[in-house]
Amino acid sequence: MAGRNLTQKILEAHLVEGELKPGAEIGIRIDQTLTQDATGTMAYLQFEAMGVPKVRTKLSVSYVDHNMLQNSFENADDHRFLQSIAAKHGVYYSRPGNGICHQVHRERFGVPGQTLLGSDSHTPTCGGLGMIAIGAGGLDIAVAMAGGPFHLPTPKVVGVELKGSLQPWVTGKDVILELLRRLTVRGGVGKIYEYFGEGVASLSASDRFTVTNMGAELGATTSIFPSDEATRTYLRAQGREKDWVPLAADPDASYDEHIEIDLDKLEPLIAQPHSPDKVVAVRQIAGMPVVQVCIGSCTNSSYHDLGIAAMVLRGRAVYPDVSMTVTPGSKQVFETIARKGDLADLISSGARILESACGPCIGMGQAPSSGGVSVRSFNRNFEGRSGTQDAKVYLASPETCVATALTGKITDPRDLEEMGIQFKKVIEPDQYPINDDMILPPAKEPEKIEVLRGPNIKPLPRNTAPGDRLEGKILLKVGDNITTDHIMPAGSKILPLRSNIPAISEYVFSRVDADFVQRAKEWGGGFIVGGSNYGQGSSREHAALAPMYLGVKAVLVKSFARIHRANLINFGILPLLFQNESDYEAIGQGDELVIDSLAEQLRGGTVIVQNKSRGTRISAQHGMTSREVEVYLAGGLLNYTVKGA
Ligand code: MIC
Ligand code: SF4
Repeated sequence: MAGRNLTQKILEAHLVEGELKPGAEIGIRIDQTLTQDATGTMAYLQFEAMGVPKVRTKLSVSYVDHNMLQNSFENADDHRFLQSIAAKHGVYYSRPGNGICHQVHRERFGVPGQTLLGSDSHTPTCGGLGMIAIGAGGLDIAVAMAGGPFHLPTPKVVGVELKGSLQPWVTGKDVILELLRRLTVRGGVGKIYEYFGEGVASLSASDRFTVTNMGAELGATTSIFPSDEATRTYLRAQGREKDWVPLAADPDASYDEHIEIDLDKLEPLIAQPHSPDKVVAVRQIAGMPVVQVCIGSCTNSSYHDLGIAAMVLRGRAVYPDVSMTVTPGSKQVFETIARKGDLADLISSGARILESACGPCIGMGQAPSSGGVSVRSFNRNFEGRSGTQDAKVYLASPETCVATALTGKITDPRDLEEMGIQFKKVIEPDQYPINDDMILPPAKEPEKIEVLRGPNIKPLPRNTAPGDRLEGKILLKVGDNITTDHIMPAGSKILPLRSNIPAISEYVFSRVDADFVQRAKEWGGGFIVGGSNYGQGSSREHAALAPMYLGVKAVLVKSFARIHRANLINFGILPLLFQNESDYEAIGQGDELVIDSLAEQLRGGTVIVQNKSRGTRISAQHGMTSREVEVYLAGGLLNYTVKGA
């Protein structure tokens, strides 16, 4: 038998439906799930609707890390709801303050060789431990918690061969920025990136987590590293060496595609506004004045990342024109920098220390000044996501960020040496402080638990079966790379409405077209037309659920991002692809569309969309598997699952 790569080994061990043939649909067993608060409330309402008393996974964890500003009762009510519903149904609950889900999960729960499904697009972070970790919509997580398989098209496996070793001041962030530079935000759709080669050993566990985390920005299904001695050292420092197993591809394994990165030649890189793939060398734009620097987010808030910031800032001050924020990714990281003294150095430098949460990454505070340049160690820099519409957000390593905070202008961290700051490797502790008091186990007597629902938690809206004819007007026509932040913005004002679909739906496409919602109401719903990679970015199913609530029936585009396409089907919105991309030009907002004999056309393959306004016919593909067609025709996954149960 030919050698297998690591992805094949783990997928085969979890296969419950289908065959591993690129493109063909498979169902895999899910060992662990995670949710976060902004997607979790819906996921647990959906789980509740399935009528399963206790989760059937090996482990399910509910985190609170996004909706942390408590300007009013909504977020605190959601936290209380999540705590009670977790206790009732066999789910561990990570309390607010314990940290960002992806940071805490890898610290305390991730196990090499297992599968993890999370209602957050950066769930692949745990791929750094040798897991198959995939982001999905909340409803898919609910099904997995109920013991159902997760369905996905068998991904192509791309082998990323790392040669040489990382040089001083160059990090895992630069590895993933290099891939984004080469492959773009749509390069990874339908693919898993598996890292191998001699260079892997030079990447610490923290570097690996940064790479797998931001693989999400490639549009990839996930990314994975082997489980080797560095993994073992990390798990030992977490008091979990018993969870370690060595895992790697067979020496004669093959890959569907092959990419090489020479780490010896890699230099500090930076992504420019407003997309994570607009990558250039830091040197190319060095000298640009900045107003803000933020170190944190699930990509770069580990002990290593804050340790390097403290090392550079020790005895120095943040540049006068710069506001610098530092976010420890977890309570464990926070405690580590406090005990080691790094926190004192950061405080003394003038850095603003934030609580362990997503914070500025999701526009929960720290919006930059008008037109300001902000350099962040984060993973997304979509327009307006920071909370300031005309801010210019750049993405770089913590090394580049701290060098920039010190000088007030974009700075290659290697230039710190000329300022008398010598490179010193941050040594990770042999033993991290371990205290899981902020993780509450499920209740021993679940029947005694009352689920606490605040007034902002509204019942789950359900779709109905579509009928045999779809008709309506085109509500909006947009271009390429539309993100879920365009469709359903986040930020401190809108995020607290995640449990209230009628209220949050008032903001659909609000940053793109202020009249969209009004039009959708007046026209009784309709269609959306888009370009390539529609729905990239987050896993938020609200980007499907809220449009569904407004009566959106179908979305016709050149191509979809993976998670958003699945979310559309899950909520009974028809995903359609132009058969001839040129048809995109000959169609416009306000055109009246009709699709007749829906079920018959869907079971056949090609769908004819009549444009009544122009008297034309457009051929579209739906690209759905026969299972997905039935899910859609049932009015979504919840109807399909409950009916089938
Ligand atoms: C994001 O980074 O965009 C989020 C906020 O974490 C989302 C989830 C959400 O919208 O709740 C994600 O990445 O999936
Ligand atoms: Fe939170 Fe930002 Fe990570 Fe999303 S990308 S999980 S908002 S830190």
